[in-house]
Amino acid sequence: MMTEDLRLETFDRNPNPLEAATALKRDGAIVINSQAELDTVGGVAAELRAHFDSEGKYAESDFNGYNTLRVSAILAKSRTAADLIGDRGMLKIVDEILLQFCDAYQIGSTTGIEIFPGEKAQILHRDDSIYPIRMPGVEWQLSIMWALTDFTVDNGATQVVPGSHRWHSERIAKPEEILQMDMPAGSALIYLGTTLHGGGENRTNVARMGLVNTYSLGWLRQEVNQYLTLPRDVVESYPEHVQRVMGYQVHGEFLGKYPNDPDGTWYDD
Ligand SMILES: O=C(O)CCC(=O)C(=O)O
Repeated sequence: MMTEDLRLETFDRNPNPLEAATALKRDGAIVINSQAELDTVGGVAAELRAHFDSEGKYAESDFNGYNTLRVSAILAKSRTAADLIGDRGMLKIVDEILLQFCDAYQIGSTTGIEIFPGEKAQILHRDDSIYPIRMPGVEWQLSIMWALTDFTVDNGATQVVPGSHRWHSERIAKPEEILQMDMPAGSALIYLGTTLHGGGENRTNVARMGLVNTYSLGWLRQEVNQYLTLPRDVVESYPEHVQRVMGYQVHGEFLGKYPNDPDGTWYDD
């Protein structure tokens, strides 16, 4: 449900990172239209298809729904997804939000979500609730939801509550405060870890497929353990900037040191 004045700022491909981050900090979420080529998102969807079909029900629950398929550890299953996870235009926006609070950030989780007809709206939640504390003014993480297929208000486009990143954690969103944004495939919704959001109800007869990647401060524990989830040879087959964002780098001088690495820095800057 939405009112006329409820909106998120929408940018074209590769926006000015500072302008995008300013809107993101102000509203808690933004949309970047057609950031990825249709071939890229179509490629990710095709590579994930068999995984959705074979393992997609593993996370069924009252929270995740029973008409929704999910796939995790995406970089072990879709090589093309590295183009989205490591999209340099998007990472420049992530830099603006997270590098105020850390020297380097990392993937928290990578999840394909396919919402089928009949799925109900998900309970609104904040992704940073996986961490036991919040510090006002500090963002632990943010999420980028890529539309692998068209997202519409009717087929389950993500629900977002603009401004809720500034709310007290107990405040409940009223229906008129909840927004859903249509996004053509290849577009992305970025929302802060403190922003209330959730999957939408699918009232159509087609499924909606998205890929949501979280990026968290480099001194926090990753939501999904990338070191154990991906074999080292698969990790090394990705470009260096993708390996780094998977968590394969030190944070500052002291965190994540690897004694077998000659200079202990994993990569020279
Ligand atoms: O699928 C969506 O649009 C959002 C899903 C979500 O927020 C979640 O599962 O935590």
